[in-house]
Amino acid sequence: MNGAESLVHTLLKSGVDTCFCNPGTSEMHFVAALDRIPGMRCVLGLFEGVVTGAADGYARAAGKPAATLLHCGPGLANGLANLHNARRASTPIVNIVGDQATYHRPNDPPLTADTEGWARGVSGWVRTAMDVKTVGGDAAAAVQAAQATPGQIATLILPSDTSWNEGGVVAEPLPRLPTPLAAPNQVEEAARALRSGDGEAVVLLIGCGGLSERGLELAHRIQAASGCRVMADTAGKVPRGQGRFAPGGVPYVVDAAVQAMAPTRHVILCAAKKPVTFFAYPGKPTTSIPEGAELHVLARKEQDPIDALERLADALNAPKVAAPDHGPRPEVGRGALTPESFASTVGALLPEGAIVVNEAITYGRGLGPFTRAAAPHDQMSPSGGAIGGGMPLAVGAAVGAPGRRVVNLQADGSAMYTVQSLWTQGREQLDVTTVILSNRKYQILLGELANVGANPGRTALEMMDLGNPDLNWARMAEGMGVEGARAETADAFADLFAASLARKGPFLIELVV
Ligand SMILES: Cc1ncc(C[n+]2csc(CCOP(=O)(O)OP(=O)(O)O)c2C)c(N)n1
Repeated sequence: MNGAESLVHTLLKSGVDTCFCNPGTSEMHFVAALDRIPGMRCVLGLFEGVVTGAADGYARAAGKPAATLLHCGPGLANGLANLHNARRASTPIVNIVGDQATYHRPNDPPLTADTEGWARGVSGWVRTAMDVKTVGGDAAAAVQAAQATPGQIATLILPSDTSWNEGGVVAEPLPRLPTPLAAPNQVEEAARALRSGDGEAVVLLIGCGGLSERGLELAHRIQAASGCRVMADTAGKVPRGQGRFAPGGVPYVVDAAVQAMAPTRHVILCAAKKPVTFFAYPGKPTTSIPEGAELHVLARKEQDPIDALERLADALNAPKVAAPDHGPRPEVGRGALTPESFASTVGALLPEGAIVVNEAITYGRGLGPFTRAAAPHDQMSPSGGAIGGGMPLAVGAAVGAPGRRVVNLQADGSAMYTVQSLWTQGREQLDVTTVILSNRKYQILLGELANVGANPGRTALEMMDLGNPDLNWARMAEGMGVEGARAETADAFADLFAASLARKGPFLIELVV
């Protein structure tokens, strides 16, 4: 058995059975091993940003890591932005990065790079396999590391000779590392803040795995018992829709965030970080939390947030509460096409169990209120602010959750970063409806430019204009094996959207807004 074969066998034994790939010469033995050993689903992405973003979406949807196969430092580098998004979502991913043979690296051939260094910026665990005999053990350790709470990226670099040499040893899966529990004083301190009677002045900010269905139920009970405000921090996947408690997030715009948090005297962090603004702006604060507000850590990210919320609810004697009723489903938006009528149609037609991948940026601003009373579904979005995550997330979610419709609400500028995702959707016949919100602009940046008081001239405006030439989305989709159509009115959108949800396979709607 060679090293590559021991790697594939070990990954499979450890429960990793899906690999998003973009291989090169140094990975040919791994590729050949995938051919000989049945059981690994291999999904080709035509750019590494698709590969890494898809691995992120897969793990969020499937609840277990996928592997990626990337080529040398440059292949990894092409995938870094979406690995950054995955890191911010605490997504478990096992990267396999093929590299120069150990004895050839000192010759400095063209694709040689600081692969370990580039991996380190996004990975919680990095190792270069140096001997064929350890490759299996290294792979098992990578899977174990990826799944440590709350989830992280593990990158195993595989010099080509460790892959092709004979002497590979398949490793047994390593046990899941135990998740530490919050200490008693963490729960007591949070309970004390909640009992202080301040109600609205206490914010319970929940992130990561704390925003699971169970976590939301507990948060609802805690809110009902204490009158606190519950808010959502970054999480890989958030259950939403009728019957689910629906906390809002801290607003993106600094002034709005400051206003929203103004009454706050206590912030209780549950697998979340103290809120800071996305960016600094001259003369503006960098956190929305008022000065003097106290921070309490109910659970650090590596601690079990659900256990902590259970114990907090118990400490407060918080009684069970009925599932929230968000009222009737929104209606299909007819008449004028606006962010609200668009959002209303999405909320009206979303099928139960759908996965919404939201990279709608400015045109998605109306979505929140309209998805609350929609059929129960899950939402995810690129978590690190690196645009171009949405379409790959949709690919990965569709592979990771077969049978569920994925609805990708997708701003056009961000879509162009990883447009090759459509080809993978076409090839794999993934159940994805992509809605391109075609404003032919970097709209959000026009707003940011206005915020800094600039009076934009032609050069500035041209840097935010995606027209001239206009992108033809339906034709691009068709060129990659995905049927597509254009809608220019709310009614046409509603009809196309409904039809796309009733079919199998991918479909793209360009909504001209
Ligand atoms: C990787 C990366 N590159 C650049 C940016 C800066 N950026 C933020 S939003 C944006 C434009 C978004 O335009 P679009 O996706 O069309 O959405 P719209 O603002 O029009 O709604 C850019 C370039 C970023 N956040 N991430």
